[in-house]
Amino acid sequence: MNGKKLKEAYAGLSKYAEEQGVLYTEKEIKMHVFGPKDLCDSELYFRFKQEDYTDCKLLPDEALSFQQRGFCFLHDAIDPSRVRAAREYIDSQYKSWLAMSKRQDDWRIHLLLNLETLAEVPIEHAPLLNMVLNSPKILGRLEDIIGSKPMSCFYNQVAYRTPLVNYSPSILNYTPGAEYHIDGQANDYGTRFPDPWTVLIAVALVDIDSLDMGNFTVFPGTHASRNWSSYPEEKRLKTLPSLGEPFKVQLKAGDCVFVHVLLPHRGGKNITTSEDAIESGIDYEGLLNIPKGTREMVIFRFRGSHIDYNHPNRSPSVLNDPFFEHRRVVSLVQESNEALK
Ligand SMILES: O=C(O)CCC(=O)C(=O)O
Ligand SMILES: [Fe+2]
Repeated sequence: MNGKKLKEAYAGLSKYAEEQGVLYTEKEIKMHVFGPKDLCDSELYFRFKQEDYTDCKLLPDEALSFQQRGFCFLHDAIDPSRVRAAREYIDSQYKSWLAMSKRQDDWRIHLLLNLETLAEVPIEHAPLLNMVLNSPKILGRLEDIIGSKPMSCFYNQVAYRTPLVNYSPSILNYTPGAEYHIDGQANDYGTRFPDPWTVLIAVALVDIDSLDMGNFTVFPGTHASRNWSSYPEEKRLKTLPSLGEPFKVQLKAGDCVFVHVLLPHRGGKNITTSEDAIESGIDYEGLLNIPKGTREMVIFRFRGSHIDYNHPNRSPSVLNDPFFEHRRVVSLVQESNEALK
């Protein structure tokens, strides 16, 4: 895409977001990257949309973890060939994205992507969405966590983190408890909070099983341990409270973590080296552009079909009750407690 075309594409995105009634900042628009369009390979997803899907439910311990800690893990969620196809796709786009985007390795994709029309409408970055749409384990749990079939993605993200080089030790020493965010916007553009989606899924494309690879980092339980209504103001004024010890998420390639919309989190610092990455067995064969040692993740943000995200009551409802959109998770926990009695 040349400069003029790119400018037009960004303007198109801004207009589309505005039409949908969504505050989307200029910085977010600039983080967006474009790619070739293709139909999703999503036969499984079309069946899932039509049927009662009972094969892959959210398990009781997963429901409990999501309720109490604000996240739950799913191991071996995605077929290795799908993970490989996603990495190859990203590798093939890598250089053009570097040229296109303001951020080196954090690229937004799929702004307000409608999942209802996937059968007919080719989309950008299809190999990335194909990972989750072809995972029965993810689809089943997604439905239980959202409480309805997923209807759209608010935005997705290729969340790569290239290893830091020549860093000074002081940048690694950031206060454990006070540096975090909850997804959304609180800035000069305005407030978008809580963000208009119901569950985030972060997928690992490579093993991220050490603690220094830029791990996705969360503060367990803090989605519900305080009322976050004043978060935007506290963020603007830089008066956010310390949340104590964070938890660095460790995943194997093809694993994922489901995360509550109000869970405070941050990215970690990737100080692994290309030697560490090769030694740990990450396969780079045939991948020409992705720097070795990069933390390779894709993050999805799903919306449910039964929720009106533009309704004025949506934000206060979620802020007053973090489980307002997770009734099914709450009942699954209750059912398993009853069964144990
Ligand atoms: O990449 C990560 O680990 C976190 C990214 C994140 O929190 C975000 O982009 O909102
Ligand atoms: Fe975030």
